[in-house]
Amino acid sequence: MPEPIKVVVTGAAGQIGYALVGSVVKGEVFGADQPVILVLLDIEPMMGVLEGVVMELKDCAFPLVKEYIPTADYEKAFKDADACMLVGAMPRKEGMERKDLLAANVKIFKGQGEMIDKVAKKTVKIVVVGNPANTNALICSKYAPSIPKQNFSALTRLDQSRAKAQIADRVGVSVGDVSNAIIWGNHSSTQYPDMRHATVNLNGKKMSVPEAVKDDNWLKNEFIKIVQSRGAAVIKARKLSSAMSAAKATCDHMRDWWMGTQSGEWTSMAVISDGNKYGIPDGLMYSFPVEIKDKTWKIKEGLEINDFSREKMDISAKELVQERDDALAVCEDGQQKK
Ligand code: NAX
Repeated sequence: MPEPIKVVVTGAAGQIGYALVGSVVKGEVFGADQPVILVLLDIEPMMGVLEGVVMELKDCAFPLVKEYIPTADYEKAFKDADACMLVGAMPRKEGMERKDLLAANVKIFKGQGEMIDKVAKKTVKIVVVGNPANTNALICSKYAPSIPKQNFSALTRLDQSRAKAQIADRVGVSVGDVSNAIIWGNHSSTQYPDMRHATVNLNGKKMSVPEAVKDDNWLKNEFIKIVQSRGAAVIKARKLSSAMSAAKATCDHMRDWWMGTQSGEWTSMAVISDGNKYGIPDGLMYSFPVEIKDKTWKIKEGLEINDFSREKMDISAKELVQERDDALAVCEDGQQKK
């Protein structure tokens, strides 16, 4: 048996946390024979609920688990962590302005970044789910300068899965027959779901998605809107935001990072831009197609970008520049007040 790894799930008493922790300890993310120490981090008032989650986990009798650590203490949580799924965030309350939400969350992710910097393993892999996910991941990384920037990411896998599911429905195939969908940009309504490079297996023949869909107008308009607003549509129907699908996407994201992507396939992850790929500014946490090997992602290069894509990709980059500047202003303001 390999040595146990320490996995931290934040917001573990919340609805995504509840849908997520079972998969982590079942071996679906880090491997079927990888023992796990599972940290469940939440805020102090949620410790009672968290205790209930741990009771249920224990009652599941997962054999891979070495220990459960429910806590509200950042240092205890992140000490020697190998992988972190940062789900916990301040929810948007009624009447709250976007900038107030951003400010509240920036402070959370700054604090967690500082502690990760101090006590986590330098090889730790981090996926941020809590919104605004891209900017929270950027801030977390900024305040953890001793950890490589490549070890931070934000979740756009749910958007990718939503896009694949829409195509599968439209073409009448199983979602497993759709490959290489791309989400560019921010996990927000400016994201650009791009199917120009995606393929589908239709009647035993592999073809491009535009060829299979045969309706460019739908792909350029309705399809994009459906994917961009899918989260809101789920809330409207379920009266609660996406949880099962977000948990599954978080697991898929981390599993591919840990285990690698299949040859010839890529997946979408928001990762740090170095300014040299696809004309996206340096220093943004932007969703790109990535290929992963040996726990290291590499942006898939050489994909042709037409004028339509360029415009969409730039709109999302512009939004991320604004979010980053607003977030940094909050951090700097905090420093001045110290
Ligand atoms: P819930 O409100 O059910 O749970 C959030 C949990 O986080 C709560 O238990 C809360 O106490 C905890 N929390 C708050 N501050 C914390 C802190 N400083 N440290 C640790 N825990 C803390 O929300 P849920 O539906 O689980 O969603 C969690 C986050 O995921 C939200 O920010 C949501 O917007 C975001 N989402 C992101 C998605 C993505 O694709 N990137 C999709 C799904 C989801 O909407």
